[in-house]
Amino acid sequence: MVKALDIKRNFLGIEKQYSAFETSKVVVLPVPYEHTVSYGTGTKNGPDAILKASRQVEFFDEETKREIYKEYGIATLAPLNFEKKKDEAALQLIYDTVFEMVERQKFVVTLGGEHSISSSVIAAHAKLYSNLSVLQFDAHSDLRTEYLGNKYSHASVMARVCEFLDPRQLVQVGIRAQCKEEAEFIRDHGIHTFYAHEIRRGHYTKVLKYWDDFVVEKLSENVYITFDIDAFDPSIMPATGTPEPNGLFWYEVTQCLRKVARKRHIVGFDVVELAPMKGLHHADVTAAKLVSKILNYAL
Ligand SMILES: [Mn+2]
Repeated sequence: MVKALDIKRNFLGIEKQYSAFETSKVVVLPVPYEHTVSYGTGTKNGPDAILKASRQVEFFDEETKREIYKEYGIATLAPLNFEKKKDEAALQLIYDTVFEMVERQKFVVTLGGEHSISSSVIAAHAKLYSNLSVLQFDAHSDLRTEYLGNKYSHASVMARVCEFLDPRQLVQVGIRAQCKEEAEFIRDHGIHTFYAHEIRRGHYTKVLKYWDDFVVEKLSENVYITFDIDAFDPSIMPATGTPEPNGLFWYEVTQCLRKVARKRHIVGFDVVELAPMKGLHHADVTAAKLVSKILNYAL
């Protein structure tokens, strides 16, 4: 039997009736893995900060007018324990855990932790869902073959994903920092990258059509979302290891997510790279509310 965290520790602070593992459709998996971050640290504290802040998020969603935890049940699992596991061994543990949950028909929400964890989570979903595309919100394209000598670096996560997923199934949004080789990889392999500067200058805006409509068009029926919190502008999301100016804002992100959910089938998602800062609550709440919003749109 899989044990779920109780009301004092689980996502949203949900009573047992709606947060038991067996009866819940949604499973929140905290993955406090941090091994390769390259600048600011603290992503290992991300999952706990999101869970704590989630208790400030209302049960009722003001936009969809629902209380989804009552409709579906949301169970939160104990954080994965990596002890001495890193790189391949850590990624295997994540893969096995997520695969088991998806196989049991759960909708899995993974909380990072550094972005490298997402390759395992995406691999598990790709194994069980056909015709899967990946929608990546991120400041960085994360397509370096390796970074600082480690191919399992958070800066290489999407390069790992492209080893098992057709790169044309990858749609990136908010990108504004990359190296020359990454730009060439995108061009040569047909990745759909929506750069922040192009979104900003109205590059995609046509009559009655916005940039996010083009994002939706590039996605296949089943969509997995990997959300690196540094996709947000540092002014609303300073609590992350590698912030970049000219980021996305709350309304742009939620508008895009809403459209994706309406036109496609979201099969799971992760929110990664939150590195909580002492005394700075708004960043944690923003991440927690993002999780709640995506769930409301997706289910
Ligand atoms: Mn990333």
